Amino acid sequence: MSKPVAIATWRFGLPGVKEAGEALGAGGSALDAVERGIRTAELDPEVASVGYGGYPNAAGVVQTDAAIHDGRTHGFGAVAALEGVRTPISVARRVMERCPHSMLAGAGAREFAQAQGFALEELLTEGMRRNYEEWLRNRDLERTGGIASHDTIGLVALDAHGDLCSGCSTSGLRYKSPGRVGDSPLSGCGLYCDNAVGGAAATGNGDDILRFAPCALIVEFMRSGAHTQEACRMAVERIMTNVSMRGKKEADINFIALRKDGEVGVAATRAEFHFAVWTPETGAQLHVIQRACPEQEPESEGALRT
Ligand code: SD4
Repeated sequence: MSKPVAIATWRFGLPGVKEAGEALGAGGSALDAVERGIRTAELDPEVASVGYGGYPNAAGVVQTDAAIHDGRTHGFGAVAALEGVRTPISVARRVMERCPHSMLAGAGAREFAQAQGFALEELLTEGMRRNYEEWLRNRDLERTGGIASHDTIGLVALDAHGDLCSGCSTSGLRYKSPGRVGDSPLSGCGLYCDNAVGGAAATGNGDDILRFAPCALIVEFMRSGAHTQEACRMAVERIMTNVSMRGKKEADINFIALRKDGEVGVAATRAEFHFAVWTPETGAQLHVIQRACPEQEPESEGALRT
């Protein structure tokens, strides 16, 4: 028997890990816990970057990416540029369980979702429509926050049977090009999971993240003996070294990870990165980590603090 644990990205991951924790505490599987936790963020219209109420693309359409990685079987399901479904993570799970393929995109993903009984709805809320129209009038990325406004819920869980699962869901970069797909639905990039070792998930600028398959790297670093924290930091460094080489000094790259023994790790290029952890002893708690990237701030070493 293992001690169950769940970890999620951002402040809005707190209700997600709480929900996941309830599933885990009742003896549920990591797979169910990840789906339940992520749905909490997807269904919350106040979470402006995931599922219902998420940011639209440059054409005013909410297109979502989501994926789930089942450590038990190395099963994987994903949807990309999916329109009109409030809970993309559940469609991703259906892809994993009921589709001969691993990923469906665009109209095909929507048709699959509809055939599986998911309701098709407008995901753009009135508030988001007003923001989008203002952006259209100004077309000034700096003034409106531009593509810097984005966040993904990534959630990794370990259940009492010792099984692991990783998942993530996002509406991607705000006002992105129609059809743009980020790291979140790509195995190894936005998430990865291997029952023998652990799982990881990413959030940040997917156009940088997906070039490095960092979540697979994190799991492989852990397989080679690295602690979760160290594995996450090494993945940030691997990307930043290369991003810097391209003349770009800054990047937005943040990881969470969970090892098979329950150890959690986090590393971020942000000055402060919030994440949430649930354990049976502590319940759901919010934590913050400081920037772990020497290229961006030499003095600070990544350190967990609550
Ligand atoms: C993407 N990685 O689509 C996502 C967005 C995100 O924090 O996580 N933002 O690029």
